This record gives sequence, C-alpha cells and structure tokens, in this order.
Amino acid sequence: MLNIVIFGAPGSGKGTQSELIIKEFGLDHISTGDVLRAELKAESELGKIANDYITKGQLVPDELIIDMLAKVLDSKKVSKGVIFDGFPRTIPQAEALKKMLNERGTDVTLMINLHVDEEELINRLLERGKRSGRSDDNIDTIKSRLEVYHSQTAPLAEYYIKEGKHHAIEGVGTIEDIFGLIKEQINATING
Ligand code: B4P
Repeated sequence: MLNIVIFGAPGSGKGTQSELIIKEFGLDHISTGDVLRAELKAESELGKIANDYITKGQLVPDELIIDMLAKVLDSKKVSKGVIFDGFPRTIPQAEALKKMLNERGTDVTLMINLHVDEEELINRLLERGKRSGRSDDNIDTIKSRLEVYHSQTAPLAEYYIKEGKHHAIEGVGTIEDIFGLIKEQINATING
C-alpha cells in the first residue's frame, strides 16, 4: 500500500496537492479538517466541541482526533493506499497513526513536507477567507494557527526524519510545478 502523509503549515497547500495526488495515484483521501467541518455542519457533538478549537486557531484534542481517525479508517474498504491530509499534527497523533496502520498490516510510506514562507501563508489564507466563509481564515486566527503550528506541529518533521520517511518540497510556485516535484518524489520512493 502507498500511504502518504502530507504535511505543512496552514495554507501550505496540503488540500490542494492532495487532490492532484489522488487523481494521479488513485488513493483514498482522509482530511481531518474536512471531517471536522462535516461534523460541524451536521451539528454533531464532536462538531460542536471542535468548532470552539478551530475558531480560536487551536488544535482539537488528540483523543478526539485519534478516535475520529480510527473510525474513518475502519469505514474505508481495502484500497491502494491513503493520503493523510492534516493528520498527524502532534507527536501523539503520529504514534497513534503508526500503531493503527501497523495493526492493519501497513505503515506510512512517505511524508511530504511543504515549505512555504510565513508572508505567503498569510496572504493565501486571507485570500481564501474572502470566499471560504471559514471561521478560521481571518488574521487573528491565522496568527494563532501559525503559532500552534510552530510549537506543536513543526517538531513532527524530526519524528519522520528519524523514521527515514521525511521529504521536504518547496511549496512556493505554481500548483502544477509543485505537484511535479511531489510526483517525482513519490515515484522515486515507489521505485527505489
Ligand atoms: P485544515 O483543514 O487541515 O486546513 P489548513 O491547514 O488551513 O489548509 P491546507 O494546508 O490544506 O491549505 P490549502 O491547500 O487549502 O485545518 C483546519 C483546522 O482544523 C485546524 O486549524 C485545526 O483546528 C483543525 N484540525 C484539523 N486537523 C487536525 C488534527 N489532526 N489535530 C487537531 N486539530 C486538527 O491551501 C490554502 C489556500 O492556498 C487555498 O486557497 C489554495 O487555493 C491556495 N494555494 C494552494 N497552493 C497554492 C500555490 N501553489 N500558490 C498559490 N496559492 C495556493
């Protein structure tokens, strides 16, 4: 199986590049952000709890996210693999993902780390905010999300470096050019 973790700061293009990777490699997609927004729309208990965190730019607690991910994973049929978009975002989430995949006889194949400078991230998210109606695409929440990213999520790069699965990709440029770099890396991993 080909299991890919797509990683990067808020607005780095994880969701955007996931769509292209799915089309090219025929993978299933799990975006924890999308699942949370669907729960919110459905006005479920989890959605209501998550909304408080999302609006403040904070991470939803690990126990809730890990439990949610296990359920989504179980609902998937046998597939060629999964792209994990926006998960893991903390070390406990990365450890939980490894355990869940190992129990299913598989593991993370590679992690793609999209590098984008802070000014570009803020511009993209403000631009998206004009259309998205998302409660977290405003300047105050964006700043909190970036702080949370640096303190809680960025250290995960080290975890995947130790696992020998970390691949840094320049995330500034056209969407197609960035995808070209990602595709090269995935093919090199599959064939290497
Ligand atoms: P997510 O939904 O994961 O969202 P994101 O990090 O904001 O966006 P992404 O990187 O996918 O950016 P996109 O491609 O859309 O998280 C939202 C919230 O949910 C979190 O803050 C947290 O509270 C919660 N959450 C989610 N997962 C969690 C977890 N595991 N644990 C705890 N909490 C969790 O790109 C952004 C914009 O840039 C788009 O408008 C796009 O069109 C544009 N863009 C993309 N590539 C571009 C390029 N190359 N050039 C110019 N613009 C580009």
